[in-house]
Amino acid sequence: MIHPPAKLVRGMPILGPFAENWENVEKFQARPDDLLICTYPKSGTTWICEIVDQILAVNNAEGCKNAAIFERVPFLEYAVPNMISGTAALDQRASPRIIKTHLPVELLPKSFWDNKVKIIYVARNAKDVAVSYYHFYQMAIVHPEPGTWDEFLDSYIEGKVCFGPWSTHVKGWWQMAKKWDVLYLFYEDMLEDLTREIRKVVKFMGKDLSKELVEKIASLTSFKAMKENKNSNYTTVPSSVMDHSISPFMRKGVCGDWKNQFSVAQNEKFDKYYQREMADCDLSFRS
Ligand code: PPS
Repeated sequence: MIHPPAKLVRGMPILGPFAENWENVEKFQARPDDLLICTYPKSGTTWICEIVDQILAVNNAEGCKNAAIFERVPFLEYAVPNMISGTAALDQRASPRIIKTHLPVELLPKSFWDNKVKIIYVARNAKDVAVSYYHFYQMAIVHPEPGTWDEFLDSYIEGKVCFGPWSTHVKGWWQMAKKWDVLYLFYEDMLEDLTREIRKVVKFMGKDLSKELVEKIASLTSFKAMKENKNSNYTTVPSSVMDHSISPFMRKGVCGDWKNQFSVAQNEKFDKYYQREMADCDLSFRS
């Protein structure tokens, strides 16, 4: 299935094959001891999943190196032909489960709210997300056709890429964090001081880990360590889903790569859009 078109689910563009499983996403049964990891795509999802799983694994004999990250932390809305869907994988999984989603606040299944599930949100600056997403659209070929970079950037600005507008996503979850049990983290803060951010996650999860263990987790979840680990770098995914010869999943892992991709005109256009979109919000990003 190469670059199937996106479909709309309650007004939000989503990968075509994912839309086919939407009924199961809507009726998904969350459990009170689930931990939900929520992000806009390309914002550090895999990184935070690995960190949370490492924290849980302290008391878990299975360890983290025995299975790929997408098996340890199933992706709720994932659905691709001939592969187990996220909802089916999660139904089979013992508690406590860690669940990944890219859904905006409005589309999160009701049972997460009913069961008062704790949520970790990670946000990343809009320009680096756009660049990372463009490369990902090309290699993860179950995404729609990305077009040229200029065309992709226009779609991103217009909120036509999968999972809709970046701004609605980060703002929606930011407002939710003011009234729900949401730990709101930033990718750039994780790059700046990973042990500090891991300590926030440990505390949020109600755990108590030694300084040495936190440092060990930081070392196991560095960009280099994760890029080299087949269980976190997505190289075990069939090439019919992700083609790493087009772009690796673990690509650069830095802040500011947008400067290598945006033209001056694109940057000016983007800044205007950004100011318009974010004027009503007290969120601030470093890019
Ligand atoms: S996805 O497909 O939406 O789940 O992708 P996601 O995991 O959110 O984002 C992938 C980007 O995160 C970078 N990444 C990291 N950066 C720094 N340190 C670590 N440990 C790390 N792990 C993943 C990854 O390289 C992608 O960013 P880009 O800019 O493309 O390199």
